[in-house]
Amino acid sequence: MPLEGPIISSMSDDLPKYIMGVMRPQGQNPIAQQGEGGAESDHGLAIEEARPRLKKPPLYHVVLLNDDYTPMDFVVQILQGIFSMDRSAAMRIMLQVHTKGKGICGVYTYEIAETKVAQVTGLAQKHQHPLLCTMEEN
Ligand code: TYC
Repeated sequence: MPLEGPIISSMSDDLPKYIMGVMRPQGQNPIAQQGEGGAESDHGLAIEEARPRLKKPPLYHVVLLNDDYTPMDFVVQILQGIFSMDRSAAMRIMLQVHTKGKGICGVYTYEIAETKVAQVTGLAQKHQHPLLCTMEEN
């Protein structure tokens, strides 16, 4: 039987996509071909595992920028409160930002990264600190 033509023509609309397959010579379906004598004939239909349909989402770095005015302890509290760091991790990241100019606070999907940036920005404004936080595609 040639490898062509619609797969399951009339029934295909009712079937989940993952059992759609290609035509193969009768009896070569590794799933349906159980038992001898064709009692479970696959009618030439091969059932193949579907390729995974889900793609990993893009990830974003949430980045904190240095400035000369935001108090160190405020930044440490931000890192603990919004990025769930313990005090020593928060201190390490804060000092990295302070010395190198910027630092990554966390890596998230788009909407979570966006929310963290908004939370940091909101708290900085509320406390009148010039602290800047951005996100960068990874
Ligand atoms: N440079 C600031 C200071 O000396 C501290 C600071 C650290 C500010 C990290 C912002 O993202 C920052 N007070």
